[in-house]
Amino acid sequence: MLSGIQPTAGSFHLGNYLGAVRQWVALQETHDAFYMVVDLHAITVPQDPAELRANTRLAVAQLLAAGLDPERCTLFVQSHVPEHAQLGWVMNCLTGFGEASRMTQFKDKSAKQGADRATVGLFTYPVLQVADILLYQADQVPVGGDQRQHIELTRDLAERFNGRYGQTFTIPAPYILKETAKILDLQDPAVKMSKSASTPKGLINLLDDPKATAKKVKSAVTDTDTVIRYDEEKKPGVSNLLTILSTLSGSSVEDLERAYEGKGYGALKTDLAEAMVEFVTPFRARTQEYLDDPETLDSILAKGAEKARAVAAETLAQTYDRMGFLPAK
Ligand code: AQP
Repeated sequence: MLSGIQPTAGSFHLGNYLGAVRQWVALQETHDAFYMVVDLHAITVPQDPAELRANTRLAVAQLLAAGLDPERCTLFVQSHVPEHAQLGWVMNCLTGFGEASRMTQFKDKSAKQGADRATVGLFTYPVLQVADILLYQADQVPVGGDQRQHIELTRDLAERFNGRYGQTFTIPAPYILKETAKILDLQDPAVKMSKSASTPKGLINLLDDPKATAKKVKSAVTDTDTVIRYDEEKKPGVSNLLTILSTLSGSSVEDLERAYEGKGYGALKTDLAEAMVEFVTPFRARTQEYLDDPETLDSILAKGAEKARAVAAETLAQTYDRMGFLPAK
């Protein structure tokens, strides 16, 4: 298992947690799992150095607060393992320009930034992601639905390399839970919840003040109907609220539909607001505890990088050898 998350300014959002991190916590029990904070991906857009450093520690603190256990998984920072950039270059040389141009995430992100401001790094970041995954010979990659195309690219490039140079890389599969693949913006349920949301009211940041979070839930956009029923197409707003409550409470969507029969949207929102507050309050406290102890954080990351490098270096050496690079004596 391999997955990563960006060191976003401020906080992870609910989409990151339900779409990805929650699965990471469960999968560390059953898999040899490598999880990383992808600072190399973060610099595809401009970053202030002091803020990037702080956000990287903040991301690690949140992952630990969410339940990652360094005894059960390998937790590290991407730039601590130079093999990512090295294999990234190899993969760049295997990727067609047209193939990279078809990545919808790049199209969306570069359109938001303006074509002149988008960097070459942003263009090739899906290819670096390919290297991230292949270095650990990952079978599965737990991510949200927006990453599906990048996993397809990873499979294509792994097969291309294996076909050209002999069996080297495991072909990975996406691990995407249908229910939480796409958590929607609370104000615009036509789009996914994202840090670049058009209004902050649609985005739930896990480290926000719990009262503000409850308020956002209560002002979530629903529809003019009154029935609480799961229907992604006709009732995306209500369906999104049901998904979130179902995941946080452990009750199935069907059970929730039954429980809210004859009740209005207000009741659903009040209960979801309560469930959110119950979840984020201890999460915030635990994150702060880890942040207050940077030495422990750094020592977790040092051990994680050592474990990750051992695996990554072996894959890279094999890759270089297969391609005909002279061994360094
Ligand atoms: N809305 C979402 N629903 C389900 N999963 C989601 N993920 C992100 N948004 C949703 C998943 O979170 C993991 C980490 O993604 P990331 O490192 O790309 O985090 P981000 O930059 O904070 O994600 P955004 O908000 O989606 O960024 P922008 O606005 O830049 O596009 C991934 O597994 C992702 O699928």
